[in-house]
Amino acid sequence: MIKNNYVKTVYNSIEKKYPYEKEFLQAALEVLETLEPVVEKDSSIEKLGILERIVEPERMITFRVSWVDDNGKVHVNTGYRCQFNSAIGPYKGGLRFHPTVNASVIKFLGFEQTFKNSLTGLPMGGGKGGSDFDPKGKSDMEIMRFCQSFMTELYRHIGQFTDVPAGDIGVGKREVGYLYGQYKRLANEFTGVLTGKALEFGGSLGRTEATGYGLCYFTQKMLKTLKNTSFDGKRVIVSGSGNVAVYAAEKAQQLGATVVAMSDSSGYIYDENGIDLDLIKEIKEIKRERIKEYIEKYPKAEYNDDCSKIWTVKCDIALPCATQNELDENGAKSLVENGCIAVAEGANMPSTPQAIEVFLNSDIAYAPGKASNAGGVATSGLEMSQNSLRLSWTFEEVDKKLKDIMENIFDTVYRTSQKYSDGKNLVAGANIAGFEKVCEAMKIQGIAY
Ligand code: NDP
Ligand code: 2IT
Repeated sequence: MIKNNYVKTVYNSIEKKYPYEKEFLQAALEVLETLEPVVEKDSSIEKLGILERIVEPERMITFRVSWVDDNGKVHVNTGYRCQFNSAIGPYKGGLRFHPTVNASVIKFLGFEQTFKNSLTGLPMGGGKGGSDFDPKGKSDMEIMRFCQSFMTELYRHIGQFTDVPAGDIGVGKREVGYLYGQYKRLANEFTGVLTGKALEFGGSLGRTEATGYGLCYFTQKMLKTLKNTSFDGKRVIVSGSGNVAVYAAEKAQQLGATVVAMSDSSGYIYDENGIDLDLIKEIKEIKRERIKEYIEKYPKAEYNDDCSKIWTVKCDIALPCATQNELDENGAKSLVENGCIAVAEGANMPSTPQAIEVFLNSDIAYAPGKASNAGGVATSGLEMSQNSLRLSWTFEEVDKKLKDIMENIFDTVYRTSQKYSDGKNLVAGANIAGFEKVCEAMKIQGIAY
């Protein structure tokens, strides 16, 4: 519930203007609610219209993407790039290819990205893009033709100093390769215009692992500070089995935990003895198959065909790493009842508002995605630095910088939550700390757009 009149007016105006953008409204409401104490302390925020400006993207680009399948049939999808906020740096954020993508999803992701990127301490504004194209079941050549068509429009809007896209759901190294090839051909330049590139043409060591590893570095610091414990000996569940989930599970295992459950959009697997991650990588990364295949090699493991039930598995630590609103109130209550001590988000906005309420009213240490999953984009920032310097750092150098950045984000978020609330509400801490830098930069740069 918003109490402050200014904040209420801003929220009501976007609710009226964009009634169908439910994901965007959800993300905006969560941030606006937590900014009330900041707005009350600093009257210039209202006078300068900072909140009105921060909830409206600087630019929203929508375009047609036509492509030809292997049978010669033409298909049409919609492409998006939301350039949300460039107060602290060029727009930066991933591209998502998934049938559920629409303007609301891309806007919520671009909005969240603005605060996340600010928290990394690196000079990156917020952006996001993608398409409702479904990569599942498509051949490599179909993926290539789609990426080329997508980039044929996108290339005029991006650039190493303007907007630097990367991967997200459905966009990994393969897609970034095809997108980069087409950009280079059209722009006739070899610059760091995309991140998440393969090592052969300017990618950074450690970027593939960064979001998942970073999530665990953040969680490790949170566990130590708030619970005086560690991953060692803990039971962990990780939703999803894509880029973020796999490397979150890998780092949790390296830190001594047993990962007992993972999922995809069809269902989840439970393996009491600890999940064999090499097999998951083979099924999901190489063969691009369903996670259900796992039980063919491990018949004692269990498969359940409702992925949302993964939260009923007893665990100490839960890492939601699949997609938005995958963890609802019932899921949150199951985690609390089963004695879970920490929830840290690898995905963007995986917990519904009702689930967050359950966590904040419990003893669970809860890390919001825009803080805990910032390691991916932070390492993208490190990839941009290496591209500009025309050199490559070692895996160890990148990993050390990532760990420092994630611990620094935890400290900033925790300190800010202590200043504005009871020190437990890391949602408020992340939103306020992310906002403060963007707000100051917007004030300094004047009002031109
Ligand atoms: P991937 O495409 O590699 O993997 C996505 C995983 O989530 C798959 O296991 C997929 O299952 C599952 N999934 C996707 N949509 C749904 C759905 N509607 N219901 C249930 N499961 C679903 O994506 P990433 O790992 O890169 O991204 C996962 C999350 O992390 C997203 O929220 C993304 O925004 C966020 N993120 C990603 C970063 C990155 O660097 N990649 C950085 C920060 C956040 P299936 O195989 O069945 O489709
Ligand atoms: O949500 C995210 O932070 C990402 N998908 C990564 C973005 C990036 O630019 O690396």
